[in-house]
Amino acid sequence: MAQQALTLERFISLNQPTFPGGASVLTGLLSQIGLVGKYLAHDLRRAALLDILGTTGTTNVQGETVKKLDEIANETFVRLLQQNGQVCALASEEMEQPIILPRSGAQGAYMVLFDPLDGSSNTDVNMPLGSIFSIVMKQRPDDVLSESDLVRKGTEQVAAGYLLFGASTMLVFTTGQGVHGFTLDPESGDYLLSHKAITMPARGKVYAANEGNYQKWPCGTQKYFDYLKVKDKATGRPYSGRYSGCLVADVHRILLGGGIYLYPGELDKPEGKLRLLYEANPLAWVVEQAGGRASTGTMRILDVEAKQLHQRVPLIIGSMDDVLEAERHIQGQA
Ligand code: AFP
Repeated sequence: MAQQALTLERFISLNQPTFPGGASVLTGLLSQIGLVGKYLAHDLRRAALLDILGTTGTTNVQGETVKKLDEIANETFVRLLQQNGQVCALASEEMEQPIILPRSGAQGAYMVLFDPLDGSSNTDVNMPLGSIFSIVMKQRPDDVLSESDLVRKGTEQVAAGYLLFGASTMLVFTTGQGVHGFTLDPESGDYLLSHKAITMPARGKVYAANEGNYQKWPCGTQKYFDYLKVKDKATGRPYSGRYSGCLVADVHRILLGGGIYLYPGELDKPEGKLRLLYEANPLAWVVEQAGGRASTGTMRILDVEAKQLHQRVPLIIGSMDDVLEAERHIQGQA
């Protein structure tokens, strides 16, 4: 339900006085990310008319084919965040190395890690897409900053969230004081508060996963998916499958209505597919702040010791009771 027309900037000034560095800094950072969202929403709406669909013919550090829109999204994030004046370093799924900005001065205390375009398989078929961001603070002087300064535990984030490019464009974020959703008003160009203090049901009725991988999963994981399909009125089973190919879209559905998203570890890829620093950590914080849970199946995502910038991690995320049930099965206790 839309609240009174409270803009992102006004909401932050009223509700985020304790943000490290002050509310005005958070406003600056989130407004810039919101501006990235406006540019990308504009590009996505016209992509099929501008010959910016399809691939670039290159692969990224992940070994994945790079879509033209991946490149455009990454360039937009880099260009706009470099202008921000508060950012001293940037790391992206699409860039092997981080960008350490020339001396950004005292203001430049923030490091932004992002997945510029999540759900790239959806770009050419007009399906939902997202961007994910995680913000941490530098702990060393600018002139010694390096990749290792960006490789931090999820509990060290100071802000995190995502942009969702669906029927509307949304910005959802947390700074540790709840989770709040803003919808872009195409008329005014403002992000207006539409989902204040989002809280998740303890249990949902949907699950999101690529079940084409079923044969690759360990036995405990398979048993959980079998469990979801057994009829049981008390636990609302069988659950309905809802998988869009875009983590942000699937997690957003679950954030608002409950349920569970799983990209589990596989027998030959126990680390799974998703990246810890700019996919799992930011979404884990958002979901925890809404009363949910996010784990690897055996430990809390936000406690995972990060070792590499593009480190992968299994991700089980969603309603508290659903994730706990998945963990029981994955750990062989069910
Ligand atoms: P892409 O951005 O490469 O499409 O990956 C999207 C994603 O990271 C996440 O958004 C999806 O939930 C998941 O991967 C889809 O992966 P599968 O295609 O293996 O199901």
